[in-house]
Amino acid sequence: MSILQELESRGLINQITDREGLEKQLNEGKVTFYCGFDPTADSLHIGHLLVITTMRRMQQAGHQPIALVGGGTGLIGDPSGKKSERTLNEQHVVEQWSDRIKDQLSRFLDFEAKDNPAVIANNYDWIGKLNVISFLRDIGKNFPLNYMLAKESVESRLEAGISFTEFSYMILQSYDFLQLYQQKGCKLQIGGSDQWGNITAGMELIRKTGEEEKAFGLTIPLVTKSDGTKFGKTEGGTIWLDAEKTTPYEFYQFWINTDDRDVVKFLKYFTFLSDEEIAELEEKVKSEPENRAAQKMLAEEVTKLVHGEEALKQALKITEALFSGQLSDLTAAEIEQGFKDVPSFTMETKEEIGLVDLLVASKVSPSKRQAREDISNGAIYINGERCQDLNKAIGAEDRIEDRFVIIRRGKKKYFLINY
Ligand code: 545
Repeated sequence: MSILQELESRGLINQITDREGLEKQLNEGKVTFYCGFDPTADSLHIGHLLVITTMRRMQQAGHQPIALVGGGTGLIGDPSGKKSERTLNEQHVVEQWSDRIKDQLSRFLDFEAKDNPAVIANNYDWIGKLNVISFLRDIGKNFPLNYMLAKESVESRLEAGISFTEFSYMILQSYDFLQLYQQKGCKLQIGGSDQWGNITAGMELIRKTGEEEKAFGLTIPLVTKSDGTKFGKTEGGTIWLDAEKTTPYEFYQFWINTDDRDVVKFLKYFTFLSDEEIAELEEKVKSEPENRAAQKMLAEEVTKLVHGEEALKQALKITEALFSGQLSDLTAAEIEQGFKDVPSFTMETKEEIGLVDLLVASKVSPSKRQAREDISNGAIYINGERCQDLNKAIGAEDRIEDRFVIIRRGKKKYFLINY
């Protein structure tokens, strides 16, 4: 199967220019391709993951990826897919974010590959050097105003308003494509469907510059969910790729919660499992949906890809501990990950405190009377162990790594006591 056929079979192609021509190039040998990422935040999130796994797939098929960090374009702001003007970020902030995005991207690509090592580029290196005369004379001349006005990213903003700054963005992205084409022989740009207009503008610039071999563009689809809600957001907010912003455990939980109707599509999109392996899991979604084998595999594969083997192990350990209620083996770091969203209460001192008083103070139980009833009924668990002793005092020996006591009330209501 050719790489384009593979991408097609996984549902990864939204739009493509000259499919036959590109297929031919890709089959003849190594094609250098690129995708750009503007540092508009300090981390990538899972909305960016699909194009990253697509880059990885194409590298595995022998092609050479350039991950472009938009240190220059990030100072301007792409209007594509944006309903209103962006606020400009300060240059030192964009620089700092560029470094972080670069580090994140690097984890997904192979820089040691012999024939097709990944390359990182930053468009500040050439955009930062442009002066206004050459920008307007040499590049701007190739962009008819009506062509620019007809682009979706501009057209859709004419009413609400768009500054000359954002209006000009497509020229810069086009100039990047030309630069990479001329400097690195880059023939293909890929991106999400929101990037189609910018990608085709770049191809047009390359054509007008009189380059002999033509350039190609390919976009991947926007990830949608069958329940109509936005992919990548939960009540807790955005699912980031940075482990400090979204812990590997939370990340794992996000994927585990995938709807049966979406799970096969996501396995094709985000994992490197074979067609056969995915077909087997698809069978299981139908025959034994309660086991959630497909969701488990999806969560494991993607967590491993993004956070690594060790972080996956931890996520699985926390998941298992929370499921079984057996919490005593968890480390403080694992508790922090697993109980991030649980109500918590911070103790002022490390002095011993009676369990009844603690339950009331931390609002686990609404009153002393209720607290006593909860304890006698066997509804209260300390670090996973049921406690029915009304005179129990909570002290040093109950603290995990001297920092946490986990209280559970009933089947699964957890509370975290911090020291
Ligand atoms: C800049 C210069 C180029 C080529 C491309 C660009 C960036 C492009 C853009 N892309 C998006 C983006 O998001 C922020 C990422 C980091 C926080 O705005 N003009 O920079 C997204 N992109 C990946 C996919 C995308 C797109 O990075 O293309 O569709 C999301 O899936 O929105 O020469």
